[in-house]
Amino acid sequence: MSQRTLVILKPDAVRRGLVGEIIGRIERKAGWSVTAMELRTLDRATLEQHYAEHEGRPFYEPLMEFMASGPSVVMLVEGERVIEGIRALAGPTDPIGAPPGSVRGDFGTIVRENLIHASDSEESAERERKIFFPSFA
Ligand code: IDP
Ligand code: MG
Repeated sequence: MSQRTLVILKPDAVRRGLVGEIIGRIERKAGWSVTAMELRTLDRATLEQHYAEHEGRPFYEPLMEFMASGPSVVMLVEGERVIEGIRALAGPTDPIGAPPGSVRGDFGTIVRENLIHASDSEESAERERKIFFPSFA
């Protein structure tokens, strides 16, 4: 089942020079491909839409500040079961508990700065695609 998902390499990944490493992992999965990609500093309005579900949580404001703190790489990735697959490749939200071999498990230590966002369902993927790449219908 081919799918499309929205991936963000967060400002920490860009600052630390891990973009190539993470994209390399995505590209090496058989049949997956990056179909749109841009280096972009995310503004408040875009982040409010993207993280609407977390508004009001204690981590929301620091998250918004972090996500706007420098450029991110935003991408669309397509391929077989790519929604579930990139969530697995990323690892769970807390990098300390994330398994070695996952992006967060290999490179992260603090929950907020966990390197990568990936859509968690087909609905989210389509909602997020419209926010970041409205012209890629
Ligand atoms: P996800 O990115 O694994 O889907 P979500 O629960 O959707 O995780 O949270 C969105 C983002 O908010 C996380 O990736 C992380 O950057 C940040 N975040 C989530 N929970 C916490 C927390 O408890 N403390 C600090 N930051 C958090
Ligand atoms: Mg999430």
